[in-house]
Amino acid sequence: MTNSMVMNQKKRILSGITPSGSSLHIGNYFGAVKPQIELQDNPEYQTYYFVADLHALTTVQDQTQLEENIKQVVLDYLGLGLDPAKCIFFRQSQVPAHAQLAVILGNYISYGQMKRMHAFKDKLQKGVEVESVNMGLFNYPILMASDILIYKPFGVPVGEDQRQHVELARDVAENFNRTYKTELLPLPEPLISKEKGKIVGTDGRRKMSKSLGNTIGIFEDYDLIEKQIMGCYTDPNRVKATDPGKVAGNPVFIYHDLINQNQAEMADLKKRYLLGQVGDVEVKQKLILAHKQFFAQARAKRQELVQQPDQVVAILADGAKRAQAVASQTLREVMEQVGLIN
Ligand code: AQP
Repeated sequence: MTNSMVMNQKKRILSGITPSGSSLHIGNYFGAVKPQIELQDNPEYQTYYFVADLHALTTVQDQTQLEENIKQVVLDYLGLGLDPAKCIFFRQSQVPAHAQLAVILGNYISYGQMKRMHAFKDKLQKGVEVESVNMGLFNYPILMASDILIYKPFGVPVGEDQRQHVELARDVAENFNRTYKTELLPLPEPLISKEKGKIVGTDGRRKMSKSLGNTIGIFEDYDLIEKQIMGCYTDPNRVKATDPGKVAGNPVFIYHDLINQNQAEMADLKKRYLLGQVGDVEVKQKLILAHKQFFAQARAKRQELVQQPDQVVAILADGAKRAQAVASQTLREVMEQVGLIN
């Protein structure tokens, strides 16, 4: 297949999720997963979504834990509405061309650029010695560039924290194309929501992240989700329920805006909060109820899928086969271009 043939096909969309924790949180969902799933219904696009299990090895180095994380994230995505009849869903490690292309692409990016990547810099800021950062983590953006470029996608729907990595993929593609005077690797667009690309955590300060423990889950037991919501930061200047409160930027209301389908209830809560006529507890209890309603269908669907492990394995095997067909084609073109196939 030539580049011109790719132009005549549907535009491709590509994104991945790292199974570095047990389950998705609402930050992942509203920042990335929801827009990804919506794109599967757009007839302009062919969507490719994968579980980035190779990336998870940078932090998860326990076999049972990794297997469990992968299973959970696959079920989460399918429960939330990813439809394997509409998109190609697979595991990264089952498409070996990703790793093969990464070995080649590492030659088209400098050490200086890699040192500026935030996944690496964050580790150093957390006090980890530079000498002990594992090379999987340091090289993560190169593998991610390969994950992306191998499908020659038009766009990559992700949260704001992944912008830098998509930009690195563009730099790799540009350097490669310039070196060989080709347009073989199209530059992908980061597709990031302005309003929802960075959902704040329950601490009210930092991005909602598994590793920061400031998340609200989707599929966990309701005891835990209730605890997460009840422990959520609100307006620190409000001491009593009768003090007028702040709604703008208040995480509990940010979550209400995302989850609560009852507009009248929300308007009433906001009005009373501003006037000091409602306590945090009531606002949070209403958020718990809204969460239950919003995710009820996804939780039920996921529960069904837990009973059908063979079907889930078949979905991923089929996805890997279809992804490999595209990925191995790009790998071959790149190998030809650099002189590895004569
Ligand atoms: N708080 C967030 N707001 C909006 N989008 C978010 N994403 C993550 N957190 C937020 C987006 O979700 C997708 C999948 O994320 P991931 O788990 O593969 O990567 P992540 O950014 O590492 O997620 P976490 O929870 O922040 O994990 P840790 O703590 O392990 O680093 C990505 O598109 C991401 O942008």
